[in-house]
Amino acid sequence: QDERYRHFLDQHYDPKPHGQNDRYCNTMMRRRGLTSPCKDINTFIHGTSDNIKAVCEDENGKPYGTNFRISKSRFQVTTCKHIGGSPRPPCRYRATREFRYIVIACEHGLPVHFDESF
Ligand code: T3P
Repeated sequence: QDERYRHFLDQHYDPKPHGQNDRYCNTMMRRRGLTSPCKDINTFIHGTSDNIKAVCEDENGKPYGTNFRISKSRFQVTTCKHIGGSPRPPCRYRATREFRYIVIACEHGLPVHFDESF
């Protein structure tokens, strides 16, 4: 179960980003192992992991749909979108910086899946 949380952090957590531009996405997507094949879309959440974890509790989250929780506060995020047709590396990404509510799934009180953001 902690394994899934670790995987979530690997894919979606970067406390102190540098850049939040296309180069940031190209580097981060590769570094976090999301480029074989090129993952279509991936969001990195900035800030503290405690604030993200709190979305799984009433402290910073509330139920959303049947399985998800939506944050009560907004997070600084960077969403990386794959550009171009081929899913084979080298992967090229377009970065979008946003300040948004996040929708995640939790398991045993820990984030395990990023769904979307508003
Ligand atoms: P994962 O479940 O591995 O975290 O929705 C399919 C995948 O795309 C899912 O991957 C989450 C990811 N995703 C983002 O990271 N950001 C987004 O804004 C959206 C829509 C999807």
